[in-house]
Amino acid sequence: MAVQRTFSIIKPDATERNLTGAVNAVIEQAGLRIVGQRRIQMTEGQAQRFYAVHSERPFFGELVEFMTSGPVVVQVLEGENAVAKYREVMGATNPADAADGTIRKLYAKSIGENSVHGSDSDENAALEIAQFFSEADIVG
Ligand code: FUP
Repeated sequence: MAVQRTFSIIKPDATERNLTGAVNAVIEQAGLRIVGQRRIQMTEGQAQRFYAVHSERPFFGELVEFMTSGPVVVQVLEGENAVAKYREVMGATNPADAADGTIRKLYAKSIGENSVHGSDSDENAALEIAQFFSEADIVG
């Protein structure tokens, strides 16, 4: 399996509860390497662009409001099969459906405030990484 990169966000519900380190521990224990990381306050424009694919969904406004409600930690993760591996580590979108040991089962509050984002494809990983990182800020 090839070494891949994926994009991750530790969301405001997790930073608010001081869970950055706890989430990172699950990521690292799963064998993924955090090769880029920055804590930022997302602007409305950044959140709208990031979630543009959901712009017609009824929850879009709430989603943008939530993602800009506090600091987030944007990350680049690297490892074998990183995109699929991180989706597995995150667990299902709705924490009620997430498997034991996953980040969302451990920490998410609800389907909306679900602690983490992870890219769903190689193509989206590249686009999402490029929205928040320059190559110089990713050190593998
Ligand atoms: P995921 O890839 O697991 O993050 O899930 P989606 O891309 O389907 O959804 C992106 C974000 O939209 C979720 F993390 C939270 C939000 N969302 C809701 O608030 N309500 C929903 O019914 C579905 C998604």
